[in-house]
Amino acid sequence: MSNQEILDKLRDTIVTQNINGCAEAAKEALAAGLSAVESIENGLSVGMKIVGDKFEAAEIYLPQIMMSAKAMNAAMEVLTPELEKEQTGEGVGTAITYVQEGDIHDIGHRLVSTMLGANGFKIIDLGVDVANDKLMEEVAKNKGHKTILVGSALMTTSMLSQKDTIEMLKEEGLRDSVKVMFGGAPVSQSWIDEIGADATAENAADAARVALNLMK
Ligand code: HCB
Repeated sequence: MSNQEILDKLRDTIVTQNINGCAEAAKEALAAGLSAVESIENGLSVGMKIVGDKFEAAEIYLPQIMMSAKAMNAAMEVLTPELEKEQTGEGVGTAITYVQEGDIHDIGHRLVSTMLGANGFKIIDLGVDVANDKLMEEVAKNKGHKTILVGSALMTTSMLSQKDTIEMLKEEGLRDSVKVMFGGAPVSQSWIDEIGADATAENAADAARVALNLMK
């Protein structure tokens, strides 16, 4: 099977909610020499995008999305140890990673956290549905250290509270002590410019590159 066929298989097992098949396809990808990052970005994530589009078009419903998410998780169990092995840097700074309040979408967040960890960041993972107060507390604790706030939002509603995050950082006198990178499907560069964050990134590999640059 060619590499493209394996990537297509990863995509299709997500779309058809084939949990065991997805984990198997991840093993096949690694055995064929595909990297974990490539398998995620060019296989699994393509499938999740199709699932999202089908949901929007009312062709599928929540239970199917949940099964696709389970398939993604099954493949990630196979791929995560490889991502960690691909570790490159060390001691570049601390990344406080989280999903914005009201939002429980954590697949992308976990991928980004893993990639940053693999690139030498110390990870403080606050998980999902994180209130801005909690973020302020964590940033204050890390004041004086090289720190980046890495927030995900998958819904337009939760994305709006990223603006409050920036405002609160300013009010608390913490804005200059932390870099801020926001991401997730609805987040655009124009949103980042509008709210005064530092950067966004397309995917987990890009997030690691951008975060490393911001730490320089
Ligand atoms: Co969910 N959902 N969902 N969902 N969901 C979305 C996000 C919609 C866009 C689907 C749609 O309508 N087209 C939509 C949001 C619409 C909107 O606001 N514009 C939506 C909705 C509406 C909902 C519910 C409200 C549905 C309901 O209950 N009626 C509900 C919300 C629950 C809540 O959060 N309060 C809900 C629930 C679910 C689940 C539970 C079924 C499941 C989540 C499972 C989980 O995460 N554990 C789910 C899923 C899977 C999705 C879709 C299909 C896929 C998201 C995903 O995992 N993508 C999504 C459709 C879509 O996004 N197109 C749909 C794959 C990952 C790898 O990509 O974009 O998350 P990613 O992350 C990338 C990238 O953005 C970047 O790197 C990552 C890795 O490449 N990145 C960063 C991410 N964070 C970053 C941070 C940085 O600093 C930098 C880069």
